[in-house]
Amino acid sequence: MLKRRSLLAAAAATLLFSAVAQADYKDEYTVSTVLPSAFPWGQAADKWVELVKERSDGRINMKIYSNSQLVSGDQTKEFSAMRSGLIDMSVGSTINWSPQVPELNLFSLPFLMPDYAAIDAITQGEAGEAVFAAIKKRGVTPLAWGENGFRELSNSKLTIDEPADLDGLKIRVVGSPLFQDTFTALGANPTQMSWADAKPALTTGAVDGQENPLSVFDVARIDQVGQKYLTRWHYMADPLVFAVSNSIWDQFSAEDQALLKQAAIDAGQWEIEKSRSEIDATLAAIKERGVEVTELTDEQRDAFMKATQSVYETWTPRIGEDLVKQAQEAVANRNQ
Ligand code: X2X
Repeated sequence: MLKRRSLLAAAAATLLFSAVAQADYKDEYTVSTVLPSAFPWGQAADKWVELVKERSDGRINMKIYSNSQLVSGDQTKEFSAMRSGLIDMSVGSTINWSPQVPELNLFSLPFLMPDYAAIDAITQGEAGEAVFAAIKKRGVTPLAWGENGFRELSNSKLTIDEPADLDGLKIRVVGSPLFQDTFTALGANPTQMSWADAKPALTTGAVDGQENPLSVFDVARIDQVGQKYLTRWHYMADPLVFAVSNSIWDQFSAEDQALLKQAAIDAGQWEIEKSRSEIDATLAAIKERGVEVTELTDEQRDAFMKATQSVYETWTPRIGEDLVKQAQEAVANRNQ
């Protein structure tokens, strides 16, 4: 009798506990992105939200806040805001989180990843797992990878096909000081600024150039602010990371954690395939608008690689010798 009663009590406690856990869920979770729905990045977030809503029968609702509005446009503050509980979730770029997670600078090492297979070899292998562990350790739970894309160089002044062409050019660069080093090594004059400030700076001529994936150049109509020259040098690509702040993550049941993660994986795969399949059409559209597109020969690319070698010397110790080596081996052994 006693045994039965305590079993009943235990069952009631479990029921109560799960009811409490469910009641703890927020009516809506904030999801931060830099780029909105017109861009592959925003579409990745849309897809995640949609899949989670569908698969949870409307129990888990997420709302996207794009243009880094939850951090007043300063995308390099997104990671800290997630960690401190100001933002629940995010689909963020490795570049923007790298000031807080030094390991993420891995992807910004110039010319580390020559093609899509190289990106996949890193993200889908041991190096990718090590990067995810580093993110988790700093307060945010990474769930899946997406893709912003290979970042190509545009400017308003001249055709660029060798490092000397960059001499003295004012280039808008993103969040991490690594970019400062890369463009300084190339003889350019880099200026760090947020995406929100980039287009106005290009419009007024405060800067001569910028670097971003073709999809961003296309959708944001960077050609309309005098960026007439584009060099496809594929010097780096920034993966996107679908993530939830650790404190929010711990509030979800194990089933819902699995649901959120699988939805992120599916949304990421969908977005990566979609944006890769659109690249040729995007390039054609950019050329049609009169932008001069320069493709580099292997020798020309080598010259840029040599000129930026110092970035590896400075940044490998900060990223971690082992991680850089792991990534380089993954690239060397990739399926082609
Ligand atoms: O600011 C940029 O260049 C952008 C939109 O690509 C990122 O957020 C990394």
